[in-house]
Amino acid sequence: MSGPLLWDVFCRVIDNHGDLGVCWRLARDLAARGSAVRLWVDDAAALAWMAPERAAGVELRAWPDGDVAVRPGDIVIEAFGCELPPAFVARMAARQPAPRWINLEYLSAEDYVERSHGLASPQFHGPGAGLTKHFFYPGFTPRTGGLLREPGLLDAIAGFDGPAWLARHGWAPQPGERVVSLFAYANPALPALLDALADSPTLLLACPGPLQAPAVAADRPGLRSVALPYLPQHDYDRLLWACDLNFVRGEDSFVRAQWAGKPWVWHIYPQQDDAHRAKLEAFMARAGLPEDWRAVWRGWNGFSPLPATLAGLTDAAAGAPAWREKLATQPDLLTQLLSFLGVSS
Ligand code: TRH
Repeated sequence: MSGPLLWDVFCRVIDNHGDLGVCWRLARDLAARGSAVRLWVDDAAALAWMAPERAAGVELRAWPDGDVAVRPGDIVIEAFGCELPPAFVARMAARQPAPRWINLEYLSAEDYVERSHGLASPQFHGPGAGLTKHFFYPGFTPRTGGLLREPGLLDAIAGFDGPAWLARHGWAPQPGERVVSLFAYANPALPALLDALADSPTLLLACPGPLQAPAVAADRPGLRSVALPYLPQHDYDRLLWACDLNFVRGEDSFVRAQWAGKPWVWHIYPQQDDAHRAKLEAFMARAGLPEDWRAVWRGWNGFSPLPATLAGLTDAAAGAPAWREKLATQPDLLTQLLSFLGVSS
């Protein structure tokens, strides 16, 4: 393949915002590197706030109900096993040369990721017979696909003026207040967290979600809470850079908190049979988090009582920049994907 590539990225919104959040970030990064992208989404409503200005080079398309008369692009991304429309797959099989077909998987620090990354799945039946799909796993180690990190990200963070940004948005802390962002699922540990936060003067910036209303309604001396609107993804990233401590969830905000290099607490996406517990432990072990940091994560995720104070966390999480440096030694996900495919954007 030569010249600018055309990518078809398929995304189904299962629940929450991570599926679209990751796909939008990927599409934006591809376009910024010179590719053309068609982003096919079954429910693009969240882009109204996530990406109000959209991005040059990214064409938004509705998930096709039936056949659509398009020639598939050079590379087709099936995000999170979303099951491509059969008619589109038939068009892929008919295209010469056949497009490359990548299933972009969910992020995990568990060992199976290294074993599964890059595996091929030849299609013997159905509309895609003759094609081969490859599984591409993001991850934290050299034998995985790495993490999304657009060029220049770390320099942008290093040059960012957090206090000025907060002040511009009307969210400046009062002298002596620490600033904490909160993005989480419903969580019975919220009252305990608010007690712990109130230990030292805190401005809590509560993102939309089930905890926003109770966090803002809570009345504790030492704690000032503000309800934030949904921010464009670009600004949400900056919120994480500006805060002293970030509560994040799911997949994409979890990764962005790591790039922010600030102490962070992960509310993992709850799965049946507590499967998320092993996933949480795997990440904490992989990142070598100190025990005081793990205690808060386990408490916030309901696996043990939340520590009464966050003082231990603040010290333990001072290692956040070092973890970021370690991650930054890996090529980013898109660079790895391009090299896996043997193409340049
Ligand atoms: O919304 P999430 O809980 O998404 C989850 C996870 O991805 C989970 O793994 C997946 O199984 C499930 O969805 C279906 O959390 P996440 O992954 O952080 O995605 C949120 C996205 O929303 C992210 O791209 C950041 C973005 N965002 C904004 O752009 N503005 C905002 O104000 C906020 C709060 C978030």
